[in-house]
Amino acid sequence: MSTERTFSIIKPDATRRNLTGGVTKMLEDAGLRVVASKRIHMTKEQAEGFYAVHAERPFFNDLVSFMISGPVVVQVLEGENAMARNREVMGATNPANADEGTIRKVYAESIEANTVHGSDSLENAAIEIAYFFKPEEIVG
Ligand code: IDP
Ligand code: MG
Repeated sequence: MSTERTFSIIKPDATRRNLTGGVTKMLEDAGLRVVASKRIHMTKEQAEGFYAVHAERPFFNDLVSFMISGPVVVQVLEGENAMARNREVMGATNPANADEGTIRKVYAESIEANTVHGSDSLENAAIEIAYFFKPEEIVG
């Protein structure tokens, strides 16, 4: 077991429905601690850069449009095995396949508007955290 940090985004479908608190409560109940948080409205360039790994996927343009359709809340989460723990509480990408009690099962609207982002590796977590936060903005 080790204390890790991972990166999370509460997506526009959730901020639009006033679910910042509801989602954050599920993260906290899963044992994750919010050690940095800010509400931002991403630019197109920011969203394209963040999702560059998906640039060749057919849904890329729609995904970028969705991610800039409203405010998001970017967060750094800390805890034991935080990366895997967060992926667990998020649930499957497609809410139709998400387990009971997961954030996406409870809140997601569709495979695209699926309420949360979470880093998929510790390496990507470090890259994604640095994309949105300065070290002094993270207070553990
Ligand atoms: P993840 O968020 O569960 O890690 P990824 O495969 O990394 O899933 O996809 C990134 C995001 O792209 C998803 O969270 C979702 O918003 C969107 N997405 C993934 N697959 C599809 C799809 O088939 N159609 C539309 N949007 C998708
Ligand atoms: Mg992913």
